[in-house]
Amino acid sequence: MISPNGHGVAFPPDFLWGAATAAYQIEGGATEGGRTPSIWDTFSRTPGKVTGGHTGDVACDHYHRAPDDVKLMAELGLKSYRFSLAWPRIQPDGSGRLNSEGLDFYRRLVDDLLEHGIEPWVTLYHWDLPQALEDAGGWPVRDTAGRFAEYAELAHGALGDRVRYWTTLNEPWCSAFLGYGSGAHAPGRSDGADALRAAHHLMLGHGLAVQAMRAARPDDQLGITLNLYAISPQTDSPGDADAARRIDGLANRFFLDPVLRGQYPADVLRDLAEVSDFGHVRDGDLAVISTPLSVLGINYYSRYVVAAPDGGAPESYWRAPSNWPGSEGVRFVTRGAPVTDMNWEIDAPGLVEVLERVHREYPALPLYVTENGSAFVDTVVDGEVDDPDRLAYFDSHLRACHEAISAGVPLRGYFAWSLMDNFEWAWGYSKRFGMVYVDYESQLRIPKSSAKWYAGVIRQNGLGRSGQERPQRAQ
Ligand code: PNW
Repeated sequence: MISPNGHGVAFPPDFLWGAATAAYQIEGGATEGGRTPSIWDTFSRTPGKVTGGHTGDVACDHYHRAPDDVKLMAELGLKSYRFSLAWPRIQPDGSGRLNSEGLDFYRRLVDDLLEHGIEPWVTLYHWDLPQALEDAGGWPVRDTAGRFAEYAELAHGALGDRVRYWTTLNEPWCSAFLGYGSGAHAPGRSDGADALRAAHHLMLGHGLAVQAMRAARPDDQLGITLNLYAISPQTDSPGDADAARRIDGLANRFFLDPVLRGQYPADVLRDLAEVSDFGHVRDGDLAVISTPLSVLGINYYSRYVVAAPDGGAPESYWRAPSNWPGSEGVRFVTRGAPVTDMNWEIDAPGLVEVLERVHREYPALPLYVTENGSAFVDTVVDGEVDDPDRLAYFDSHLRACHEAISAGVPLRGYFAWSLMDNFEWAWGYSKRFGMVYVDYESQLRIPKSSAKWYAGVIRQNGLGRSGQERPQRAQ
């Protein structure tokens, strides 16, 4: 037992401890079982888009190793596993018929998880749009929302009897603004107006999908996962405060407000007036988008510290492809805090801020941290991987979760990102987020010391005194 007396922290008895992955990042088997290409296959095969020219063709070969990977999860004591379905595996044309071979892979995975006492948590869309739908215009086109809802309804119908937790979209900010705004992610297009249309149609697809799934199985736990950030102005100057308002608007409120309040934030629409007239928003859309949810998933990695445009920014800079349409001049500054291998500042108090803010400002919902984790450079020494920095990151952010719970936030679970090292999008295999090390030559999995420590956290349902944890053997 952990004493809740300041030395250690105990979590609520039914806290859902998990780890997360995504289909394109781990599966491989890119051309097997009737799977067609997604936008990430096309993007990663385009020279210059992904570090090292890496692709997800093989990745962690999870498509062929799922049974062993589930055993590993059971050894770690995971209570839940969050994974995504590859849309082009299940519905290769992006509409119409389902591919039973693709579905069978997920049916076996779900069965296997349940047999090991692990709750499956399904994400329907973690960025792998069927290429056929991108060829028809992609997310900037309204029809894609309808296609997504159809796919969601069919996938939910095929697997829904055994899966209680369904997430529609993972991080629509990334799909819209990295995919269609800056082009750093697939499909690699860069047009601010397209990014806004994409964001709207992603959210519309989400709302339609929730309606269809709710009608089919009213008791399922339905939600969306948003990547939310703590945001601070560099100074208390009005310019820096405005920069913080703008980035909070685009990163956080642009999704929170439509989904949870049924409206776009008015100040952000003003910021975006020269980018789009929002003529793509039709009457009734926001009512669909704000269809009530059962849970909200939050992915948290870091804080943005921002400052006003410095005035010296030339016109060409203003027009450069940016993740932040209408606010391209805002500067992202560093405070010299320790960073991960992604160069993202480590800021556990920011997670408390985000959780408390969402609980305070939006309709009360059970919350889950559906991703949280860090990339660090790992080395294998005598067949072991010691990763004290990742362990400390998890430790500090779990203490943040506990602090939020103590303050009354209904946080019900936590998913470490990631179960294992995987294809880190534009960074390919050069960044390792896993608790389990993957040797991409041999496909050997090595639980790092953070994984053994996390297994101990799950077993104890809490944390010992800060800095006093010892990695524990997975049993
Ligand atoms: C998330 N950004 O991605 C994703 O959900 C995961 O698939 C990914 O592996 C993980 O976080 C780590 O990156 C993000 O540039 C990618 O702000 C980029 C950003 C945010 C989240």
